[in-house]
Amino acid sequence: MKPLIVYGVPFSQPVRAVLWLLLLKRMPFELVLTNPGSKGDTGSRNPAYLAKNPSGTIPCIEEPESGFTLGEAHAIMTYLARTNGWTDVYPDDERVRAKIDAYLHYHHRNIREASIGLVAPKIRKDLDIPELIQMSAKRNLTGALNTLERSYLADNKFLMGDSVTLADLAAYVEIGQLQPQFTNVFDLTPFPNVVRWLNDMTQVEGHDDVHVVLKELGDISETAPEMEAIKNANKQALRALKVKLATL
Ligand SMILES: N[C@@H](CCC(=O)N[C@@H](CS)C(=O)NCC(=O)O)C(=O)O
Repeated sequence: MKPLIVYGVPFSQPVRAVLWLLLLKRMPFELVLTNPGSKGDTGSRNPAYLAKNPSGTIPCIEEPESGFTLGEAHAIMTYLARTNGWTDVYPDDERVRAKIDAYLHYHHRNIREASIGLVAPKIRKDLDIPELIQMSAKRNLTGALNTLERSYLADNKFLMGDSVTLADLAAYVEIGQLQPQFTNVFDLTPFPNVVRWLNDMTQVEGHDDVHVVLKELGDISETAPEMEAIKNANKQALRALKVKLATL
């Protein structure tokens, strides 16, 4: 059976969430490098790609046998969990599932703002994100981190309780990237429960494999990296993923 195809680059946060889930569940996949925002042959705004994912964003998956395609990281993750019976990360208790879904919806205009306000302005200079949008994103992120700190993680080891779910993977790829060992662009020390949770998440199978790209890129707090450095980090990460996939 041919492996599932994932379109994207390891630097993309939502792509990392999907790849992490696949590694955690030891499901083989092929990562087809797809450049976000590009109209070129391997770009996410190319007509051939838009036919697979009309929103023109990465990630997108394709099932090689049926040709079924699906975009949106959270839709992909819940689809894979449902169809493969991964009830450890997406329990089949409808109420627990609904709580996970609620976090996944909440995530988009809140925790996801980490990328819009702090990382994209350094990495995607072509987007020329206005200062006002960056400020508003940082404000939303701070509010959301407070919500995690005082509510989700106040009494729980992970967002939904004692074990890792899809919500944790989705949240970590955004918040985790900010840590000193990665981009180092935001001080997380005012959120001790979040910091404790981040440390626990580093122990989850697949963490190191999907974060090679950030290790490669290193601290970007002072100097924004050149496009060449980002491309190289993605390539290194792809190589590391191939080595990992050979062990599955
Ligand atoms: N809501 C989407 C967001 C995906 C997204 O924003 N992907 C970015 C890369 S991190 C992208 O493809 N940007 C290219 C573009 O918008 O043209 C998801 O969770 O999958």
